[in-house]
Amino acid sequence: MGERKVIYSTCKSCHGGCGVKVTVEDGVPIHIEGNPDSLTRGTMCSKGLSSIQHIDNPFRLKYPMKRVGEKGEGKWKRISWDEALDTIAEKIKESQEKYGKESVAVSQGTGRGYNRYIHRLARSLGTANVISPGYVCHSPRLGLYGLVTGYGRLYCDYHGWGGEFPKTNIMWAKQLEISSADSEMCNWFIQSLDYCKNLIIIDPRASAYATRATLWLQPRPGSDCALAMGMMNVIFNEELWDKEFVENWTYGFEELRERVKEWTPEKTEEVTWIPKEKIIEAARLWAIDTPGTIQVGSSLERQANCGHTLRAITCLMGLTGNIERPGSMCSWVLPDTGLIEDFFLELPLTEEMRSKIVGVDKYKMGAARTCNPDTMVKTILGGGEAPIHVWISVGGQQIVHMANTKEVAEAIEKIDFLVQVDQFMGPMAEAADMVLPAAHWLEIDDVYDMHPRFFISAHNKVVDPPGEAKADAWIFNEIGKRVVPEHWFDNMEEMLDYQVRKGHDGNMNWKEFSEKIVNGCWGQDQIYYKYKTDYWRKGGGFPTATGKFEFYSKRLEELGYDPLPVFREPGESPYRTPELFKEYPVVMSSGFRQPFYFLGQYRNIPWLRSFMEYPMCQMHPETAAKYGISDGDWIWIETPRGRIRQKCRTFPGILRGMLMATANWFYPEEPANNYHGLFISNPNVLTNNNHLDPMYGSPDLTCLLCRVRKCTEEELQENVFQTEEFGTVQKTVDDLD
Ligand SMILES: Nc1nc2c(c(=O)[nH]1)N[C@H]1C(S)=C(S)[C@@H](COP(=O)(O)OP(=O)(O)OC[C@H]3O[C@@H](n4cnc5c(=O)[nH]c(N)nc54)[C@H](O)[C@@H]3O)O[C@H]1N2
Ligand SMILES: Nc1nc2c(c(=O)[nH]1)N[C@H]1C(S)=C(S)[C@@H](COP(=O)(O)OP(=O)(O)OC[C@H]3O[C@@H](n4cnc5c(=O)[nH]c(N)nc54)[C@H](O)[C@@H]3O)O[C@H]1N2
Ligand code: SF4
Ligand SMILES: [Mo]
Repeated sequence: MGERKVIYSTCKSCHGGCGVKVTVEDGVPIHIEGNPDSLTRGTMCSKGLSSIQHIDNPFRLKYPMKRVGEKGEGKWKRISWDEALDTIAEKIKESQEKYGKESVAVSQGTGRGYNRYIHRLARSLGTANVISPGYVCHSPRLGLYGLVTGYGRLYCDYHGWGGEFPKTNIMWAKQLEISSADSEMCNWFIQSLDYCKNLIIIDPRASAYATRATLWLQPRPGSDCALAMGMMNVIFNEELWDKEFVENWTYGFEELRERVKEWTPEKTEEVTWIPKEKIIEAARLWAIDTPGTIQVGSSLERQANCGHTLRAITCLMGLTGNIERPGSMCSWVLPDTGLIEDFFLELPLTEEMRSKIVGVDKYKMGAARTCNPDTMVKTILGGGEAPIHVWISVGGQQIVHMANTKEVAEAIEKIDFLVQVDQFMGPMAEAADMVLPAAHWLEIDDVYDMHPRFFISAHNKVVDPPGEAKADAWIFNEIGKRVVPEHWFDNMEEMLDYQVRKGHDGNMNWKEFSEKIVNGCWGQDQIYYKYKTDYWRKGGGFPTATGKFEFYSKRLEELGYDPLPVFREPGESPYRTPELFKEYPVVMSSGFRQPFYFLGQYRNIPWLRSFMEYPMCQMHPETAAKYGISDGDWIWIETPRGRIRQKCRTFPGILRGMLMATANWFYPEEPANNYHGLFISNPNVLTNNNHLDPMYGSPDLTCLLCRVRKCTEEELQENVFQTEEFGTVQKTVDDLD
């Protein structure tokens, strides 16, 4: 046996942040397991546990490369880091001079722990055109919570730190047990179930906990705002609101009461397809059995009424006093390092920058800090002046994840200079002009601060990255240094020291932080009921204009929006577009996470791919039978934008009349010249980018109409897949020299 040591670190194979112990033998990681002494208490999932297959993967990108053929042709040439970084700096400067600073965009995919670097790079370059999926994921929640309470970050207090656990847990369009998303960790939720009286699942499809729940409500996709209005109607009618909280700490109670009057249980049933008895019962349990939490999922944010849906749900929390009380919705006291996010906030977002954000005139909440990606696509395709000329894309595949893939691909192909920083070749990389190889979390030193919450922790480097792959943070710093050195650092260690410097009363450095692993709250120093103290305001109150929890929002009114929540049908629905419904009679959603994949990732990890080789959609057996479809059939799913195929699983636990498709699907093994099978099974080929949320600019990814039919024998013989066997065609970068 060689020399063994154990290195402690933090997993970010999803948003989770599980503490890990990695055993290294003669410099090679041989075993990963959860760290029982961390905040996640030794738990891990299949994605994190398969990380060794990830770092050793033969398809990893190893060298910077530039495109030598046509876009999407898959012809690349290895270049040096100096050539790559100097070219990028040159292109940025050229574009800034020719088209203005706003013509440079920096983008990311879902949170991968470097939001702060993305925004810092953009701001230091004088642009606020940051492209991010935030507008369909987490930002509407933070924005609306922020609007109503004055601070953006309300989380479920599953911890028992304040002496109480939630009595009622609502899981609303979320499978926390799978996703551990957006600053919430499933192991805390699961523990809290030991103390929970009512578990309410609001999901058209049975998630893992639906059959164990006290109540399971199955709304028609896209109708959740109506459900929240209906629940509030019951709470008003039965006088179940929290009298003390409402009287002393809220604003706009009467206006809200008036607004929800029309949402009788009968009308709510008609719109949501949920039996009214269940709506009434859910409202009663939520209002009577307090404290309680509502865990909101991003399926509600991938909808064109997301702003008001989130607003209505926030009102439900306030109406029942489930704010800042132990076991309810809380904001966290931060670790003594402060928000590591300050790393970008210290650079101002100037009025000049803000005024040039793509979509800022229209989507006043979503495009206040970041670009509206769908407006960018439409503007580029509109034939006028392109708003973006240089695009630095890090760890995200807009070409896969945005609505209307055909249009998105067409627009992305028109970008003058696109750089993709990634670990593998995927569709976005194939559309790029330059590809830079990124290191995995086992290969970096960095602060883990996925979303500001009660702890931050350390990624401690376990092994060197393959070839010349580099940490994302290093890449950001090197690009920044070449264009705006005044905002960047001589080296990585200096940058990390700077980020943690506020810890230990201003004496912390990276080395200490990395040894400490976790910096944060373990419960003892949380503060509850902050609004009753001077925490936000002298004499108590919320940090809003009125000092109250605002059911009625003057700020929204000033921006030209309805100050109270209002339900709007999805862009395409049985009631909004009845003619279309005749032709496309199945309600469709395309958001449900798979435990062994992370969006488009890990289909090239053999162990994880073995759990689900092809994309699976679900339909109720009766709905499937109506269209001649049986369990296991390949089916066509079609909308006015196009058609895709997925394998159908019939499932009695899903609402009749609907289909749920697996999202973010491409086939890494498929060749470059069809963007790795981008158009074969990706539901965004079907989604609509014309109808967007008025506040956030979010498209209807999880509520639309489709039609379905079984693929015929002849169609199945057609060779849609150019690769017979997984993993045989995609070139390793080693072949490219
Ligand atoms: N294992 C794994 N974890 C992940 C991810 C992953 O891909 N895999 N992705 C990460 C990302 S980026 C995100 S945003 C989070 C998302 O995490 P979650 O918010 O938990 O996301 P989903 O599983 O997509 O959706 C949750 C549930 O919403 C239901 N749903 C769909 N449409 C509707 C609707 O209109 N109304 C209601 N009430 N329910 C609906 C689905 O059936 C599903 O069970 O997970 C993160 N974590
Ligand atoms: N129809 C439909 N569309 C959706 C959704 C849906 O539910 N339905 N979900 C939406 C949501 S919530 C989100 S967040 C988006 C997500 O969309 P994306 O975040 O774009 O998801 P991925 O397709 O996984 O692309 C991530 C890329 O980052 C690379 N990567 C992973 N880790 C690293 C790293 O550490 N460094 C670098 N440089 N690269 C890395 C991966 O190899 C991959 O190519 O999709 C959205 N689109
Ligand atoms: S839940 Fe997320 S952070 Fe935890 S082991 Fe799985 S992938 Fe890693
Ligand atoms: Mo997301």
